[in-house]
Order: sequence, then structure tokens, then C-alpha cells
Amino acid sequence: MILNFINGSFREGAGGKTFANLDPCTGALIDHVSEAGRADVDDAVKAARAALQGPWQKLKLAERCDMLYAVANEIDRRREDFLAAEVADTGKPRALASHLDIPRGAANFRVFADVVRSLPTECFTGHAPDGQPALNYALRRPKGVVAVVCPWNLPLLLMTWKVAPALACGNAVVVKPSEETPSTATLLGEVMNKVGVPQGVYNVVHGFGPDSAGEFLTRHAGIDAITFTGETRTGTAILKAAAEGIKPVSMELGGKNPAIVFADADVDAVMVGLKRSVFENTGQVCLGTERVYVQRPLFDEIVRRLGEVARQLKPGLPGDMEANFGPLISLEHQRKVLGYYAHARDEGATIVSGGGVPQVPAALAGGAWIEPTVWTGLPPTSKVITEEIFGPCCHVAPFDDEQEVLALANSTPYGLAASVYSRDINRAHRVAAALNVGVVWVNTWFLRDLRTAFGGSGQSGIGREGGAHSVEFYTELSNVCLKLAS
Ligand code: NAD
Ligand code: 6OD
Repeated sequence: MILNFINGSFREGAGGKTFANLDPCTGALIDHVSEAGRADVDDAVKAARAALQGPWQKLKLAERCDMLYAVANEIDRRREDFLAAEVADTGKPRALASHLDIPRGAANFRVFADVVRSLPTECFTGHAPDGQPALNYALRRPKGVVAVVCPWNLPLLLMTWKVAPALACGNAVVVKPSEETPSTATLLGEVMNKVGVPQGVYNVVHGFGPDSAGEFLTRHAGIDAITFTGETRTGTAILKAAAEGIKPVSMELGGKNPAIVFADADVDAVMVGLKRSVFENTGQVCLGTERVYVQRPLFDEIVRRLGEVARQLKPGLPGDMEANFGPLISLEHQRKVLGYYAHARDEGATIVSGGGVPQVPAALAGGAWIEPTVWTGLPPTSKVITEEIFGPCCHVAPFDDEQEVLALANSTPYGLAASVYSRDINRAHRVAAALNVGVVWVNTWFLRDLRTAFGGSGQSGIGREGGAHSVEFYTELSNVCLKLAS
């Protein structure tokens, strides 16, 4: 049984309710998860508050940062355990989790410990009306108890992306992992205990969203801030919860990200980028590309090569060295993605590759398998082009000039990420500046420097995290004005 982690102890939810954690590759039961009820969430929030007012607050900044380095080292030491838990919950290829998810889990703690350790505070010198010197300086305090609500696509990576800066800034957290991926957040509880993080600083409550742990947590009067990663629609529900009590929010939401390929691009580099941005993690990356715009001279070649890339991906179990393509997270998500596949067919799309469910061995028949899919020929108003699908698929459309492609790229209410492929650095710079998105990659994709601002515009989010931007969210500033005697 996967348990809640409250005040340093693993425990069952008081109501005794459980739910199933299913293997996305086969549909088989991995384990039962103990669901936290309202009382458990309340206990977690109280434990976090007590930790804040007790031992956590008393640690010196350097001691806290050293402790976060110890957390990172322990994740590295238990890499195999984290890897096994992450691939079991998600079905993603082991190779992907071992170069992306687990190392980033550790890196998040190191980077934010470093950011906070070397953070300056602002200071202004001036004078009072009587001519005496005055000194204004800023004090940073943790926000308090932070609710961290997480999705299932990169569970450890995205959870620690929030937990690490929150703890580095001196907060205590209550994490609500996705119901689909409860394991690595729970395992992190063992790490916290092992390295001596005081009890109550890191808590995990399991459950669902509405009328369950997610809602109980985000509506709890005892939390001081909410950081959320997930769907835009869920973001709306959480914003309403946050309005009660005026809770600060950080929202990392959905995207419908374009890739723009100019005719002067290095086509091999484009294919490397698109292979990853369309198909990696079975397309379940918020930053992933679902709209590809190609300048007309390269259109046929890119479409043909993208179709070949899709056909070469091989579905299989995480540890299968011949396979490089996992399932979707669940049958429910598979139904949603297949709904878009059917819609594209009905609207008369040209299906360059895929479009359905692949043949898999009988042992995998209960899994959420899906074909990587490439379409052309849909009108720009199609919901396949305007709505986030969150699957391994993209639509490719031709364009003739820069103004036209900018209008197409900026035509959805989302604004998370974009990639631009061109050898012309001036054009890349101009186009990047004209895209209404939070992150632009030029001639690459998902190349991360954790000190940079990260987040979305429009319906893709509120606020920025990363480096000092995370510190802004996870701390409160108060200014001290000190009138000095000469
Ligand atoms: P989701 O919104 O369905 O769920 C996210 C979390 O919210 C889960 O833990 C869920 O239990 C909880 N939740 C659901 N309803 C709630 C409610 N009413 N109150 C409180 N909590 C609630 O998202 P998902 O399906 O897990 O993840 C996929 C989505 O996340 C995609 O839209 C993707 O684009 C987005 N995403 C965005 C980013 C980003 O950085 N912008 C990163 C990863 C994923
Ligand atoms: O790399 C990150 O820090 C980050 N937040 C990635 C988000 C990926 C979305 O699926």
C-alpha cells in the first residue's frame, strides 16, 4: 500500500479509503494507494505549520541549503528505487526516466539551494527630513505553508521543481501528487527522514481533485500559497479556491506549442528537435509541439521525414531495450487522445502516419498504447490545431512568410512555449520577440537552465518560476526603514 506522509510518518488515511495505482503498460494493478481525507489534509497542514514555527525556522540558511544538497545526494544514491517507481507509475522508457526525470529531481534541490544561498537583499541609503541618515533594507521571509499540486507527466521532476525552491526559501510544503503517479513523492518522504529534514516540513497527501485531497488542500484555510501544475481547466478551479483567503498562486498550465521551421534551417537539427518535442514522453510534455509550421520549400521533406520518424518509434515496456516509446498514462487519457484522432479523420486530415492504436503483444493489450501520429491538411480553426491534446501527435502546415506564421503561431489562447528553427540569427531573434509565449527555444527544444524564468502567458499560466523568480514567489519581502543617528 502506498501511504500518505504526514509529520514524518507514513500513514493510512483516517477514512480507510483506497484507490488503485494501475500500470499504464498493461492495465494491471501495481498497488493500492491510501486516500487522504479532510482530516488527514488538516493534519498535514498543521504539521507543516508546527515545523515552520519550530525546528525548520531555527535552522540557519546554510544549514538548510546543506540539507537540500543531502536530499539531492540521497536521490542519487537511491536512483534505482526512484527509477523503478517512476517507470512503474508512468510506463515511460527507463532510458528517458534515467536521463531526464530522476537526475532533474536531484538537480532541482542543488540548483535552488545554490540560488538561495547566494541571494542578495536590496538596500537603499537616504536621508530623513532632519538630515539624519536613513537605511532601507529588505527582509525575506518564507511564505509559510505551501500547497504543491502536481500532474502525472513528469512526476518527480515537476514536484521537486516546486518543493526544492519552496524548502530552500524556508517554507514547509504539503504535496498532492497526481492520483496516477503517487510513488516518487512518497519515496521522497523516506529521503527527507533519512537526511534529517525536520518532521512536518515535507508532507504528502494522496487522492483526487474535486471533493478529495486536491480540493481539501487548496481550500484549506491554513495554507499560505498554492503552486499548481496541470490543466488550464483545473487551474480555473484552483484559482476560485485561492480567491477565498486571497492566497498567492503560481500556475503552470497547458499549452498548444508551435514549432516554426524556416526554409534556411538545418533540416537534420530540425528532425532531432521535432522527434523529441512531438514524441518524447509519448507527447505528454506541456512544452511539446503539437503544431508544426514549415516554410513552403521544406514542407514536403519535413512531412515525409516526420512520418518516417513516427513509424520508427517502437512501443514496448520501460525496460525493453528494443523499445523507445511508452504508453499514455491511462485508458481515460487514451480515450481523450483517440477522440482527437477521430476528429482529425472526420475533418478530412491527411494522415501521414499513425492515427490509431498500435498492435502490441497480448500481454500489453490492457495498456494505454497509442500510435505516434502526424497529420496535414486541417483548417487552422480545427480543434485539433487549437486545443491541447497532450499526446504524441502534431499537425504540419505550410507557410510563406514571417508575418503569416507569427499570426498562426499566436492564434491560440495558450502561450507556453515555442521553437524556432533558422540559421538566420536576426530572424530568430525577431520572431522569438514576437511570439506570445513564456519560453522560446531556437534550434533546440527543452534545453533547460534552471536559473531562467519559466512559465506561460495567456491561458498557459500565471507567474514565473526558476532561479530568483521562484524566490519571488516562495518568499515575502518586508522593507525595514531605519533612521540612524549621525
Ligand atoms: P490535471 O489538471 O488533471 O491534474 C493536476 C493535479 O490537480 C492532480 O494532482 C489532480 O488530482 C489535481 N486536481 C484536479 N482537480 C482539482 C481540483 N478541483 N482542486 C485541486 N486539485 C485538483 O492535470 P494532469 O492531467 O495531471 O496533467 C496534464 C496537464 O498538465 C496538461 O494540461 C499539461 O499541459 C499540464 N502541465 C503543465 C506544465 C507547465 O509547466 N505549464 C507542466 C506539466 C503539465
Ligand atoms: O523543466 C521544467 O522545469 C519544467 N517545469 C518542465 C515542464 C514540463 C511540462 O511537462
